[in-house]
Amino acid sequence: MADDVTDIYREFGDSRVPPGQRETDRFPVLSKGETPSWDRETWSFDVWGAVDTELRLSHDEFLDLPAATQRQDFHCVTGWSALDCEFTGVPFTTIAERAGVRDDAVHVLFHALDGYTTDLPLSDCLREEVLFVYDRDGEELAPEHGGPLRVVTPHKYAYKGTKWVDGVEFLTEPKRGYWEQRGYSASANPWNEERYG
Ligand SMILES: Nc1nc2c(c(=O)[nH]1)N[C@H]1C(S)=C(S)[C@@H](COP(=O)(O)O)O[C@H]1N2
Ligand SMILES: [Mo]
Repeated sequence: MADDVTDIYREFGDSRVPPGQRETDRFPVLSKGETPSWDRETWSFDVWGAVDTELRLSHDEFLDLPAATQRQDFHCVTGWSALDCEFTGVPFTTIAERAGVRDDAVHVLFHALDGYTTDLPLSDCLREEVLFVYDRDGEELAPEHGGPLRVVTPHKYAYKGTKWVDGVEFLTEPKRGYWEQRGYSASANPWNEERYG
């Protein structure tokens, strides 16, 4: 059974579909380039930076972590929102606990196979609905949507959700990600229409 977290919007605004967004039945693909290839044997998920214990997990080890399934909404900064997506994956908080986040960590940079990065304050990551997802609507996450592993951030525009994620860096000061360096908002709250930085 999926945990329904589609009511998180109440924390930020009055409408489930944020202002300036249009609901879509499809799930469009938005990537800065080609879908990167990966190899199950050599792929690893790495955690480093301001942590007590750096982590390196193989694909099998990652799939062995306790998983959560949630029903979430997905808001792309270009104006579409896909409602009621069912995602299965590992909560960010589980990874943070295993690594032991140091007191001086304030910010997080996600790394990906295509060279994409995105940043968020640590407090925006330590929420139950921030997941490392490998399964959508009961099926293995499609490569173009970020398989084998992607981040979802239903409280933020979806560019904060790194597809093909393979690394998490805990930072002692903020650093800008790929789109954040190119004019998109660092905070990206859809209910305040924080689209541009
Ligand atoms: N690694 C990586 N992650 C990414 C992107 C990307 O180009 N590369 N695009 C972002 C943007 S702008 C959006 S809207 C969502 C789109 O996810 P989707 O293609 O599954 O709809 O992924 C985000 N994550
Ligand atoms: Mo986007």
